[in-house]
Amino acid sequence: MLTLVQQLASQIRQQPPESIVFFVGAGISVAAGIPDFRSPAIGLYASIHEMKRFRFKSPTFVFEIDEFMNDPRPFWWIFSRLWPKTEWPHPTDFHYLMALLAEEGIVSHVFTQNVDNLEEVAGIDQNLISCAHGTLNPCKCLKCGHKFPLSEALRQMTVNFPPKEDYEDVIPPVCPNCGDNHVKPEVVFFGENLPSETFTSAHEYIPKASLAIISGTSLNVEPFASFPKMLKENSQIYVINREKVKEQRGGLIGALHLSSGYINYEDEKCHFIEGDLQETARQLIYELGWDERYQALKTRIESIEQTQTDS
Ligand code: CNA
Repeated sequence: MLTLVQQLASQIRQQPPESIVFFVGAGISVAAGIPDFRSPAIGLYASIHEMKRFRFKSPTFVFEIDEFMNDPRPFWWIFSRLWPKTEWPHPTDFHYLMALLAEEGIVSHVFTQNVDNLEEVAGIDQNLISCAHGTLNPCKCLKCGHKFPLSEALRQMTVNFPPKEDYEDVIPPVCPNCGDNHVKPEVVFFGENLPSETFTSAHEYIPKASLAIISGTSLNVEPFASFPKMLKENSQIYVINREKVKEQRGGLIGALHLSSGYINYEDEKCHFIEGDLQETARQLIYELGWDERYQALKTRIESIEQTQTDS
């Protein structure tokens, strides 16, 4: 009897070109040292709730555009906790798994909610990636429109490291062009639209995919959370996560309270690989017989990263 990981490896081996889509989120980058939103204790929402005066606010408020225009300090305060580093984080084994599959020519598209760009750093062609919520680099001044690299904002942010206890002590970066402090990375805040290319790619690739892998996401943020609904009827879905997401529940209570669930885990085409997604990625690489390719890719990417750090 095959394990679910062996079953997925077998499905992967049978895939025709450009037939796999990924839907991924913050969970795939936790091992890179970037906390996700909703994991208890380490998640950003837990950090926000530690601050007494934020306790009664929705934890998403730091990513709401109106709140940011009112006061950019809560965003940069949480950013200093999300990104407390001077160097860019490194891809995880899950990123490398996606890159190895992409090298095979069987990935049609990677839809990511992450803003860390680690998919591209891992070697995936940027044409295969949709960063649905934008990326941290570059930053943009909301007053004069000037764009500048995140490294400049990080340089200014060093006064806020190690992270301040109170958000009021944070000094937000200012625009190098006009000096205004309403500068933000080009990530999509609540209240802003997703990049139009993401929708174009969603319509182009999702309905054609025969295998979808959903991982490291709670699928709570719309419209991304509804993208897998565009899969065709008979595509296989593998959810690789700590908990099931978008579970379809029957009955009146389900219909009333959990109507957003659309994955029927009882269905033979939907599979749930529970547990640490990095561990699953390593098992998959092993089952596919790609241990050497993985090592070679990792060494190549690490040396590229080293050259960029040195220059
Ligand atoms: P989320 O709501 O925090 O969900 C993360 C999911 O991953 C949860 O279901 C976790 O249980 C699961 N998870 C975390 N670690 C593991 C693990 N090791 N093994 C298995 N499962 C794990 O994050 P979403 O991405 O769903 O939320 C959407 C937001 C988060 C997007 O707007 C992102 O931009 C935003 N975000 C991005 C980053 C980043 O770029 N790295 C970091 C933090 C937040």
